[in-house]
Amino acid sequence: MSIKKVLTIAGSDTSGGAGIQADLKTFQERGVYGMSAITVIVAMEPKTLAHEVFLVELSVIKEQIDTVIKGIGIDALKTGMLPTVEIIEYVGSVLKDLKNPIVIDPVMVCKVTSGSTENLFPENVTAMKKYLLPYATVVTPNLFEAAQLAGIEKINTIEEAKEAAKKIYDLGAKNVVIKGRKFFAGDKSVDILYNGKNFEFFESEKIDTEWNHGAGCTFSASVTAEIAKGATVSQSVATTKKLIAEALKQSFKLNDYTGPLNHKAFALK
Ligand code: PXL
Repeated sequence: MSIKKVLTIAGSDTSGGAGIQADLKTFQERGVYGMSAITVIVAMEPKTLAHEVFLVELSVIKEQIDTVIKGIGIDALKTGMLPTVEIIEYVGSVLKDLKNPIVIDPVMVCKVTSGSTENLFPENVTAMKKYLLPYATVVTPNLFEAAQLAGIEKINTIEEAKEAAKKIYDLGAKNVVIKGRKFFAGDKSVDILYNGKNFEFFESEKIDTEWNHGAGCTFSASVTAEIAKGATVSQSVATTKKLIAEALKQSFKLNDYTGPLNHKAFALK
């Protein structure tokens, strides 16, 4: 049988909800064949919950990427947590030569590992802008990441998000999806797509769950899978928006501090 092949270049989230684990689960549920290149391993100290981030050596990252891209071939690719400027620059050099659709999830904050919304790697923002965004078919920042990429302090409204999307588009990304999620006023969860000409708005009901770990990774993985199967960017975001809402409805608690959205919900529709 023929099946579309996708690669994620991202970090391993030991707790299983985000990172490579979210990506592979999502790829499976969306009917594409997932492969991975692991950039970093994230663990948590069980009692204090302090995050522990173990970098994978650049040479090992290169071997993994070569295994997949040179050895097998892909239909689409996504990136997730890229922990150092050196790794971002290397991944950028790989993207530069690719003809396939590229989804960049500009991961900057990891709530479960930092316990806050501080930027874990501020120097990486400049590197992402320079080395990754010019090759992005789609970039999928949340509001915090969008503000960082656009160089503005904070995004509070849809109007401000539109301004940020224009700035991020100017950095080279062909499509910018800003995940407003539940954070704008009003009773809908709203994500915004800008393709350099038009804005499109994708709405779902606001689902208020504490157990939303991995939502960002899962979102970008789903968009990657849909694009690999031949959907347009707009169709891919529309499908993903629906599926994320369902996955949030079916989210669950793992322990007192983390719970993922339910990737299984992605198989439903
Ligand atoms: O959700 C962002 C994220 C991305 N990648 C890895 C993570 C996390 C958050 O936990 O662990 C590996």
